Amino acid sequence: MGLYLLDYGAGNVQSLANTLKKVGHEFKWISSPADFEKATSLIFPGVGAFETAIDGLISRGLFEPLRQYIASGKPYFGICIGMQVLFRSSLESPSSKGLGIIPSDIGLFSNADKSVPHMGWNSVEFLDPDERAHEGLDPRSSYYFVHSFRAAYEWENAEVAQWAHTTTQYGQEVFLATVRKGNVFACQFHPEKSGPAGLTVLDAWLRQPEADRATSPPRPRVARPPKPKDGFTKRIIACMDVRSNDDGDLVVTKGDQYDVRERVDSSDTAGVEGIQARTAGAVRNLGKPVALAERYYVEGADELCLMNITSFRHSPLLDQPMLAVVRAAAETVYVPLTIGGGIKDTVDPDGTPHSALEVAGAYFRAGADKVSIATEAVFAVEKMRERPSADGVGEGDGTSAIETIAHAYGRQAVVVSVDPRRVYVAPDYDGPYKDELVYGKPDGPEKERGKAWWYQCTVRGGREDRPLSVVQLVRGVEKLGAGEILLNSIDRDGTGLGYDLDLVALVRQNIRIPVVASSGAGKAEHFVEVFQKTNVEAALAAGIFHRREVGIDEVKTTLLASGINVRTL
Ligand code: 1PR
Repeated sequence: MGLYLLDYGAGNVQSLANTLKKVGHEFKWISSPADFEKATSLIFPGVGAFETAIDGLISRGLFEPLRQYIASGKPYFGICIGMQVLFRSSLESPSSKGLGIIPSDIGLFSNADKSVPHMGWNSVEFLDPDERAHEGLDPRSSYYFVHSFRAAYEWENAEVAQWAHTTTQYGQEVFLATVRKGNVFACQFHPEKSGPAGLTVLDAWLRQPEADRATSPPRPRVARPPKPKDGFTKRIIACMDVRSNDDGDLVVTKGDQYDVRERVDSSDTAGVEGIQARTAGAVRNLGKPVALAERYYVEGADELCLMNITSFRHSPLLDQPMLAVVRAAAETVYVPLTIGGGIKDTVDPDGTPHSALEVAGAYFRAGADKVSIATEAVFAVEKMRERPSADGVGEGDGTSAIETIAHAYGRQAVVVSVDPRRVYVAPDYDGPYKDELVYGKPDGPEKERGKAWWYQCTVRGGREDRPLSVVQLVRGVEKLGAGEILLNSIDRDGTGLGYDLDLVALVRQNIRIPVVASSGAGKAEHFVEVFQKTNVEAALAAGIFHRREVGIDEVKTTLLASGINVRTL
């Protein structure tokens, strides 16, 4: 008897388990259809793609028992796909049938006026003014959403409107953020990833007596047109580059233009030998990854990135030190975690092969919400360009890491991390990529005046240049199924000079998926500048946060003072 969690074998369900432990609730996993009989409350943390969820439920014999469980009137809490599965179908996979409990269908966000997926923190609007019906939600809080498909708020359709509990606006669209009727409560956002506000929602539901959970408070339903309220916020992300130092300890390090070793005193270095000596310094150590991740969570980071910049070639997949880091970080961090580095086909030292999909799956099960792919993304786009297409971008063949992971877990789980470098040319340059040239402004930095440049892709942490421009790369990966771009700049990394606004604007203009600006933040005003001058969804920094030069709270206060909406604690 008691609380059960339903896992159909995909995505990050560990985070919900960690969250429930944190708020002090015991639970068991549904491991067979018979467990539905024992469950007196059920949470379904659906993560990933609609088709994968439905197929996973059917293949485990859980689909019909789930329908019967809900029909029996016992309390049900659905999260994300756990909410969408209540509907008849989803445009994400029209051939997969949902439970059909809510007589409507899940549609796709339009990207005409905004980036899709809807990825980030947004507010909810209450349809019922009675606070007792709020289920632990707070109109002043922000909650973490990550989805391309949504249930539109059909307020004129009485049968659907009676399910509507709260709505959220993204761009011009208003969709159902939560539904509530009888024994069912479900939310489109991820409470387990929504920091303290999300923990409150889970806790409030679980603290109700089971009988109350099974009946929504009696009240007149007010189906009314939505009030315009765009609560979408810009995200601030802290990034940790993790590698083993020369003693074999895992540390957070930070490079200057990707060089992570200490500079050796120039007095005993000179000429060519000087360069060799400089790179021979110790790996910079800025702290322990799990402790730093926890610090950034507490300080209000909206999301965290952990980049594995050592390949750990000698570890079998399941012994990867980064998996242990992710597992431990996910126990104390209740905002989204992105893991990058080494997401590719690998072979264990004993010869056991693992596909990139399996590698990603191991990270998701450990508690990661997104994986970030850099080197393999460049190779995938080079390969797709060998298969010409009318849009000039090329065609994928379904085998790349981006395609396979996006198919199984949804595109919102796949980030492509880009490591471009400027290639300076004369302003009258007439060679390859001339249509993508950026020109130095007369009032810009002296080194850029009168010059032009394009942005070249690199692989293996900037160590190898490739014959591919950043525009070709981002357009290619968007078509392959990436859900977000993490845009670094080797020229700006660690310099504190501010984001490369030309690069950020160029990428933002060429794609419709969210873009995270990265590299070069030196002060809070740089965040204001990147949000005001480009239309990116998020900005990331590393060095200034690690060295405590600028706090996340200072960044957010400065943004709010400039009229830029951010999540506050
Ligand atoms: O190629 O798929 O295995 O992924 C490797 C990942 O590791 C890539 O995302 C790549 O960016 C990253 N990486 C590899 N080598 C380095 C290095 O520094 N030597 N780090 C590296 C990239 C850039 C950002 C940094 C921002 C902000 N570091 O991670 O956080 O530039 O820094 P700042 O605010 O201090 O300026 P694969």
